[in-house]
Amino acid sequence: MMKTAITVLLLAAPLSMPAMAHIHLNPEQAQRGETVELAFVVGHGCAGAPTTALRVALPVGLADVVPVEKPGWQVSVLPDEIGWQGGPLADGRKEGFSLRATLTADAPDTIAIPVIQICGDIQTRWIEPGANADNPAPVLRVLPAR
Ligand SMILES: [Cu+2]
Repeated sequence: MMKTAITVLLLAAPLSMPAMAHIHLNPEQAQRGETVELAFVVGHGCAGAPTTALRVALPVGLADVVPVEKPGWQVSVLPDEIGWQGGPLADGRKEGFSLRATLTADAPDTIAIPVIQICGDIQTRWIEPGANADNPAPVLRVLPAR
């Protein structure tokens, strides 16, 4: 009885550890007033399912946002969101989805950028604050203007 319980705990442990890939921002920092191309790098699908869409919310601090065309994906531009639909991008394949943006003069020191990763019928919402969250939002560090 006790042995079974321990076995279950051991099997469950890896699942509760934070996943290593997540959504990575490249670059991770930029200066106020600078125009940068930001790539949202997707390293895995949603629980093994291939990625079919990505939606990036546009927070305060980013202006003049323009998506970078991505072959095989249809881009949609809304006032507060940029989305890509298509692919699919297989689980385990690593690709970036990019946009160009200018950091405003009054951009905060850190800008969390919520991302929703859609994999057919399921999705992963990368919207949580803090790097150690299960599904952290990618964060852009803002440096002073030179
Ligand atoms: Cu991950």
